Amino acid sequence: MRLATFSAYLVAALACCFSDARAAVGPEAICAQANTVFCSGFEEGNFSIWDDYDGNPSPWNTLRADPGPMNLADNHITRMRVPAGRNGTDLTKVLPSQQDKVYMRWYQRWEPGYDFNAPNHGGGPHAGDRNLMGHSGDRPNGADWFSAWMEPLYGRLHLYVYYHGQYQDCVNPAGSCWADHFPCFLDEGTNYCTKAAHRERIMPPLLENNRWYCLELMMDSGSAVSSDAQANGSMNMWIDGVEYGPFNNLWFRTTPNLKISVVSLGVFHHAEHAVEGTEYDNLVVSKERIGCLNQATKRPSPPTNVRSN
Ligand SMILES: [Ca+2]
Repeated sequence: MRLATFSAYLVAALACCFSDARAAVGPEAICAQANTVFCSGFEEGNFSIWDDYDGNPSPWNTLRADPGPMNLADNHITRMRVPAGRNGTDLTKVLPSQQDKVYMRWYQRWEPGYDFNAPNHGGGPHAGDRNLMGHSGDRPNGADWFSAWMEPLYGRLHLYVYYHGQYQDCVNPAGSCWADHFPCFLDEGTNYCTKAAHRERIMPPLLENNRWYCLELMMDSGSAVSSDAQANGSMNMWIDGVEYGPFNNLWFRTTPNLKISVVSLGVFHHAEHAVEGTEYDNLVVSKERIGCLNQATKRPSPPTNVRSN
């Protein structure tokens, strides 16, 4: 190649790459703040910042070009689909520092075709040995673990929480004890939702496919105490900035050494389910309230053919 040709080639090549660099979607401003514990806009190009044992294989975990919740060119999101039958797909992050209290915010969109009626579990913060994530049927002992997942139940998001004080569905702490629901909207206090303060103040909305939701939860481990009467742990949940909690007086732990150490996003299906899954963007874990991005609201077009009679 002649030198002049090579120079032209070099200029063209550099133009290509600088222009790509300018177009890349940068991290949200909050990612640089001291109280932020972990952040991903799924612009890393791979899953190497995650800690999953399975390596997040395609086609179940995929990073995809998509305008995302902020409708940005050159944005990427992550999509999770679940293999047929009883199975799950997730992203798991061991936090760089353990926390007593975290806020976790992400954007989520359920694909067209996703079936909200298929029994499922979601993702959220976890304290204790990560190998206990997903353990079910036993009440945590206050020193081993607790976990919360934000997930749809009958099409409405709520928190499904395994912790030492769980009381709603616990015939036998060893073997017949399942997680609590917040807000508890399964009944009006006859069976599950016997603590009125844990029932719904306002009902979470029925979820729709194919739109982005801004989701946030808060988990405060509370003091390490020796009785439920002393418990001051708390959780909260926001959908598009609307607050559905708080849910207070939760007994998470008997030792201060049990702290929130892992977060996950994910879907687990108990049985057969649709092929379509769910998509995520803009995850932030912080010690303080995060809130939603300044989302461009899509207003419906004004009607042009309305006639009054
Ligand atoms: Ca992104």
